[in-house]
Amino acid sequence: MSDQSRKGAVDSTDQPLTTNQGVPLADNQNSLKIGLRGPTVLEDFILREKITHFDHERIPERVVHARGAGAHGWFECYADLADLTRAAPFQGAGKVTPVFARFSNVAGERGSADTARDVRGFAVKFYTDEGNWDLVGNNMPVFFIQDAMKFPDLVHAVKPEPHHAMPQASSAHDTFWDFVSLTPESTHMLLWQMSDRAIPRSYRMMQGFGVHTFRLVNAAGASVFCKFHWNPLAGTHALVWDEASKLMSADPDFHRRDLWEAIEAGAYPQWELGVQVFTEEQASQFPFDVLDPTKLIPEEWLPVRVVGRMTLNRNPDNFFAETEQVAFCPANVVPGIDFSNDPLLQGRVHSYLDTQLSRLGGPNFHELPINAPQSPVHNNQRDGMHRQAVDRGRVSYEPNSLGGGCPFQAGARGFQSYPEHVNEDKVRGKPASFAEHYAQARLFYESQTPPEQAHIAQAFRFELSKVKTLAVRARVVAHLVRVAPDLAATVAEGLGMEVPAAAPLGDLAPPPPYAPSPALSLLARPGTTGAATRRVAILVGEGVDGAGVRAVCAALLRARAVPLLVAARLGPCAVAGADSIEPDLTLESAPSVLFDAVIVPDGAQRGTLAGAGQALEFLRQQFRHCKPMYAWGGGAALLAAASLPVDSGSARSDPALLVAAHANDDATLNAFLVALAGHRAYQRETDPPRV
Ligand code: HDE
Repeated sequence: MSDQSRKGAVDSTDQPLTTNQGVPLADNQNSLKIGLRGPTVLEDFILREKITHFDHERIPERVVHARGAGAHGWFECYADLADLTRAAPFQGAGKVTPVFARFSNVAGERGSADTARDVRGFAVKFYTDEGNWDLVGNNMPVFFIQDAMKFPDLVHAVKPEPHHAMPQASSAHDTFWDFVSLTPESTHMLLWQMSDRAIPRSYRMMQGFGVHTFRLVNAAGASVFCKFHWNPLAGTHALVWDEASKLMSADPDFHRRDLWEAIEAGAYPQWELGVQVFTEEQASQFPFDVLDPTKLIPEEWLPVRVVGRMTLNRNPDNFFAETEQVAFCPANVVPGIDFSNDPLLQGRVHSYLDTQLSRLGGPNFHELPINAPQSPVHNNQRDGMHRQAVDRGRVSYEPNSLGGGCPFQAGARGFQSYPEHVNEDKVRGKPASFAEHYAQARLFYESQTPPEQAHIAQAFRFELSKVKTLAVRARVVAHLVRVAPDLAATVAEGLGMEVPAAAPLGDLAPPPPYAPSPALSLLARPGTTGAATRRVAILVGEGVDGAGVRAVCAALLRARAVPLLVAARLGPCAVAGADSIEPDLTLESAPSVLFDAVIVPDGAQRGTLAGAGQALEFLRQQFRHCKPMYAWGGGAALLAAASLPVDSGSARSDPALLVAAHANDDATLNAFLVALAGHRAYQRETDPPRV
């Protein structure tokens, strides 16, 4: 497989410094002056070249999805799909296609924090044998609006308010909720955005969706509709909101670092690609329009067929050259993939190339190594800013005879738009089939487990309590009355307001009830990688059971988890039953939110840890954030000192709060590993929290 990003790679090992003109430099430290204390001369081309380049180092950030992280990898097809599509990545079991994926936040600026409550972008560029195919999706399968015409309004509403540029990376402000409260079609997406999907534990632990209905087209020209799904093998797991907000200061790069470290450690993130394939006839049977991007097709109605797997196995060599300059575009399709008439998708087909022309400074950004296809490019497009290709000959038009007719049209081998029959009037408007907005919002809510439902209510309460305009709050809750009266009542109660009348339906009949779809719960997808890559803090200090710590670390490593020794101070620590141990991190620099679980060894109840407020705070936060906790011997006393219910009946009914008499209690340690794989003990939650 060719190596996309290493095209154009520069290695300066053993090389002298030069200017951009290749002139070797004798002194890169001092400017040229008239006397050592005199003025700098205009002639100093070395200084001017260096400063001028620096002055132009920044490019505009993406107007949305500015903050993100990417990685290289490959896609492997499980089975030949030639009956459905002629798209190159699906031609034969075992077919491998290189990919570059970028995950992103939507609202925040390039330097904002990773764990803001937000939709996440999930964009994959397939470098196929027949050109680049970009599947530019999100981690939620629906969207806020039904027509591209409304996108600038949506984005203006959610971005920082223009008069004072606040708040950063947050939808919790008046303009966003004003817009969505006046846009009932947003209601379904709002339920997703207020759910735990908006605060993923890791990019590696979130689903991706193409959102729109697409077309697959086979070699005979027959077409079916298709929805794309990415399912992470690590399962779908989320943060809790209090943790997510604390993480914004503890590590603003939390998701970026997580992706980077997993790949560096060889724990390559993987997702399976699935398709929901359906005919126009089937589409006409659904009680919603498949061209409406605020609707999903429940998996219980139409199963997701798994067709391949993506593995991300290599971090970029250079963030700017690759992750920043990569340009995804829904218009980048290959023979075998085509668009549907979803009016949101139709607008996207225009927007991406257009915005990239200004973001990347001209029409030749497809030549950048990260964007260049791996299949050959031959056409008569010429010139423009920063052109790299040196096109030879005098022919740059078609048809021609002087160039032997080349490059020639590929005919049946080339991309051909699916010849859908359309016989309609040209009109501005929206079909009646797009008019119903609450049934799927209710479906989503009713398909969540009780803790997930509670988190949705808390998120609405949090966001709306930041909205100052009471009428806006009331309009949002009026939509929630249509979705689920109990949700509306809980939110209204938190906001100290009466439950308003349900939002008006106009001439529409009340929405049809749907049976819940358990597949819509995050908890339905625990994944297959168990405790692997989970970060476990082991609190250590003078006199802890060192032999026990070693044994527990070994068990965690066998489960491919990541044990980290956290102490009050760095430097060797004298321990019982072993030589001294070397802590990895301190309580000061590595607070609780950076870990998935905590272990408290025997001996931790004495000495520095017992007197450290940070240690007690660490344990309380681990408890509050529902994380697995394991103590042995006297370590349990430190949990008790943190006022955790370690001796009470509730501890015994909490499968993630585990206490053993000694370190070699394998059954309790195994129960801890099971809890670690299970991620969170939400049954511990109360509203308001106990600690
Ligand atoms: Fe985007 N979107 N979008 N979007 N989008 C961009 O393109 C746009 C939408 C998505 O990692 C922009 O190069 C319009 C849905 C991702 O580089 C821009 C509409 C979905 C990324 C743009 C939508 C997405 C973008 C900004 C409504 C999920 C980041 C920078 C008609 C299916 C890709 C850029 C990356 C980026 C336009 C709605 C996903 C402005 C007009 C729906 C993952 O062109």
